[in-house]
Amino acid sequence: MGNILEGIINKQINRRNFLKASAIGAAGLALPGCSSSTLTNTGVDATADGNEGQWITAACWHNCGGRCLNKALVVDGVVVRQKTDDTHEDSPDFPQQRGCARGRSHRKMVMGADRLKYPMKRKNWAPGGGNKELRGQDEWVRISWDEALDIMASELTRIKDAYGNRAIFAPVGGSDSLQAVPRLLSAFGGYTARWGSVSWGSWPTVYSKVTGQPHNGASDGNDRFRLRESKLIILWGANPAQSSQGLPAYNYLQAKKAGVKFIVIDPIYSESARVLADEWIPIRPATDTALILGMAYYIIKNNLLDQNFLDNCTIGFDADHLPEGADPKDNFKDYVLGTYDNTPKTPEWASEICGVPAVKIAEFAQEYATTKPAAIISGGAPARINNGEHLPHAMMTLAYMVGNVGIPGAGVSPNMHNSATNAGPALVKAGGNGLPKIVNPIDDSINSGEMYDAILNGKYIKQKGEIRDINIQMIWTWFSHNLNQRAGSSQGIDAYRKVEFVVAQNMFLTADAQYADLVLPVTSEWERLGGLLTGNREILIHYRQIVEPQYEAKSDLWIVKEIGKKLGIDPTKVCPVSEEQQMYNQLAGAEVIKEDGSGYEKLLTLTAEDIKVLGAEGEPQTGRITYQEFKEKGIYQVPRHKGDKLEFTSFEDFVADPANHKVNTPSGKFEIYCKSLADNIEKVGFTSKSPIPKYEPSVEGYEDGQKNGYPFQLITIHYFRRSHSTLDNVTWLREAFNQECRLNAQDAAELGIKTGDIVKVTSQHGSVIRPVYVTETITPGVVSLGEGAWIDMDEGNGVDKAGCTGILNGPIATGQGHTGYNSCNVKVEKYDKPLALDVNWPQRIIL
Ligand SMILES: Nc1nc2c(c(=O)[nH]1)N[C@H]1C(S)=C(S)[C@@H](COP(=O)(O)OP(=O)(O)OC[C@H]3O[C@@H](n4cnc5c(=O)[nH]c(N)nc54)[C@H](O)[C@@H]3O)O[C@H]1N2
Ligand SMILES: Nc1nc2c(c(=O)[nH]1)N[C@H]1C(S)=C(S)[C@@H](COP(=O)(O)OP(=O)(O)OC[C@H]3O[C@@H](n4cnc5c(=O)[nH]c(N)nc54)[C@H](O)[C@@H]3O)O[C@H]1N2
Ligand code: SF4
Ligand SMILES: [Mo]
Repeated sequence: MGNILEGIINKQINRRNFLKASAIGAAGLALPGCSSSTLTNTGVDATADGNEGQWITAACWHNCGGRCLNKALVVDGVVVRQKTDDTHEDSPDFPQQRGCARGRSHRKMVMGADRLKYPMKRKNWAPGGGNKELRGQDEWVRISWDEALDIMASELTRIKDAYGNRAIFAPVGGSDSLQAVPRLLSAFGGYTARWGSVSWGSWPTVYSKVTGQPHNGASDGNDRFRLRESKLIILWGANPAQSSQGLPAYNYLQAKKAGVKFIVIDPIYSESARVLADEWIPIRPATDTALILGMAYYIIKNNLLDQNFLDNCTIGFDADHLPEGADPKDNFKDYVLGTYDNTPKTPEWASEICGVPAVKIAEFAQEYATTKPAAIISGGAPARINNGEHLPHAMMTLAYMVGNVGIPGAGVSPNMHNSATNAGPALVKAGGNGLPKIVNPIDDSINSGEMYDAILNGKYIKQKGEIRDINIQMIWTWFSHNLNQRAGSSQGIDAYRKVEFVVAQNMFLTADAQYADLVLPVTSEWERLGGLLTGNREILIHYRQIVEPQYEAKSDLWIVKEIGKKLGIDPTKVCPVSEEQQMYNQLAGAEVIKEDGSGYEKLLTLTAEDIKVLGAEGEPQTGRITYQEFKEKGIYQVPRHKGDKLEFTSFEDFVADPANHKVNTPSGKFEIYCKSLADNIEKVGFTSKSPIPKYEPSVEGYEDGQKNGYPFQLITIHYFRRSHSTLDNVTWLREAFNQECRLNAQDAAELGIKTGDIVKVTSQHGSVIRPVYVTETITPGVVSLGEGAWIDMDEGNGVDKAGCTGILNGPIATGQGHTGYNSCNVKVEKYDKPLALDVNWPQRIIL
């Protein structure tokens, strides 16, 4: 099954039966342009060879920072082309949801020749691990599903009996429907989990403690229409053109056309800066807090404060506005002025740290303080630093000082990912899937920054004052790329080689799979029932099955249910609600906002026939559109126009009337003095933080690098080529976007390095080699690499050839346990051996 020839034969024999066709492994080899076609409005396409195909909405389901409509043209079970949104005319106010290069390359991934085709075990594996050192280098042996499931059941039982359930580490997560593994493990007696934000840096907890509003990424700032009302937008370590693909850069462009000025603060002259910026302020990574303090000093000294806002909406700015019990010296104003520590945080002081000239800091402060409304919009990146809690706290404080919050076009927030440029409650949303919450009987959970150390050394910090012994003997990964995407991958490899059993459930031979004993091939979303996806607040996407499962791949749910059966666990414990019923629940519960914004109504009309075809139980209902229309178009997009009732700016009510619309903090106000944040960090037990924002150098920040022999600062950006590590194996994307190391031209000249040379980048945690791109568009002293390349160790010299940033980042647990990928000290040197471009590397095809 599943070879090229069979795909073509199937196509010829089995023309109309496209979903019933057997696995078509080579479908993706049909090149674009091989079949020209004429689009009809019915979703049916006639290709040049006369075959009829159908455009089906295809999932683009990764954590990619966007959410777009993608369709696949399926002819006899073969995906011959892809396209994006053409369901309506495009306009700035009602834009099409157009996909990016990654989305358009999806068939190269789903139908890739490098898909894991069969269950496989490591040749030198034996119960208990066998020769564990060979993990990552061993040969693979194809086995049957029955043998694979037997191995899973017997190893789970053996490890549980020998060491207890705490020895089973399931370090990942996913959306509810992908939670089959924790559901099974919970029914089996529990497992040790992983915790800690790897995504938004220190933003989530700081934001929710300071503002009292849970940080969900979508609720902070302005929606796209309100952004046009701003006078100044500061993109502070945000690069939507690359890291929020889909609409955000286009929405910003509308704001620019409406006359908004843009300033970009970034160590890189980014793609967004090129398109949007009136001004680029280069900065040293992990030093933004110093810049903010320098601005704060200027604002105080030049009487530019919005005292009214500070008095009514905040606590902690000065000694007169501290909560009861606080040390009067511990206020922000006196800290900035240096009243007690004899260090005034002048622009000159800040400049020494962040590298921005003092005059520029003053000019920028003057402009921001005197421009209303002005919005500060940050990505996760500047807060994705070790002990980085001060940064969001200081950034919010800066906006409070000048009252640039709560008025249309103003704001201070991280607003990145797929809700970038469109903050506000969802205007259309799916219903719940009906799955009950998972209850893990075990309360062990290890922070990402400690997990490998815990595996190797048997201890971890549960919370302040509580160090627990732990003896991990099994690692089970699915729907994440644990070894690649967390900090400390070199240590991770040692940890993977230490335990008795490692299993990976994936579509490809990722690093997790490569270092495993057993790999279980899973289906992609294109091979499953279908589902619902959302991104920005205005859309809901309904994707469906595109092709049959490839080769012997099985869904996560099937795999877990079958393991459960071997363990004697009732399948309804693993899957309490059928997949069909879950889908129906989401559809039937879908809601859309009423035009006047007064509440929600049902989105879909579902007939008894629809429910029957969906294979679910439920009552017919009436909604705004028919299910058939939704299914055919694949999307519902809420009509919008400037001035409608659905525009959004966060904290409008509070700022307009703070006495009657208190925020949900202990003081009812924004907390510049935030004891609950300091207490929380204290309780976690890694580091401490003062209740007010201060400048505290990051572990492995700029200052450490000046002393420790690793003078360059590495930043690890979200890269065009892939969604984290997902899609990194697609050769189209490899060809278009090289995995290169950006190095400043001055630094390159000093090191005698030119574009195309191979450099070795070394941190205290590991080394990678990569071709270099010499450019003026990166701050001197800084190098950047896209995160997500699949580890490819040169076992001879311990160097990763792929440029995986996890190899360079240190596993360092600080603050709220987030990972500080952008505080990392490295050295850069010319590498004397050649390295072929990775687009020319052999694909990881095992069988
Ligand atoms: N193409 C692509 N897009 C993605 C993703 C992907 O994998 N690929 N992943 C998605 C996900 S899950 C997330 S969480 C988001 C992340 O989105 P972001 O955090 O916004 O993205 P980054 O690329 O990490 O960084 C944005 C910008 O911050 C700059 N920067 C880095 N460090 C600093 C610093 O210390 N100070 C300042 N001022 N700027 C700094 C970088 O140079 C970059 O231009 O992206 C999403 N979008
Ligand atoms: N150095 C550095 N590292 C970073 C970042 C950074 O800025 N710098 N950013 C971080 C951020 S923001 C994030 S969100 C994380 C993301 O970290 P992860 O979520 O671990 O990243 P992905 O690479 O997207 O891994 C998803 C994996 O799931 C697999 N998969 C997809 N669908 C399915 C399915 O249905 N079933 C199963 N079993 N598997 C499936 C894919 O093949 C892929 O291997 O990375 C973090 N890592
Ligand atoms: S931005 Fe994301 S959802 Fe949109 S096409 Fe690209 S990968 Fe797919
Ligand atoms: Mo993320």
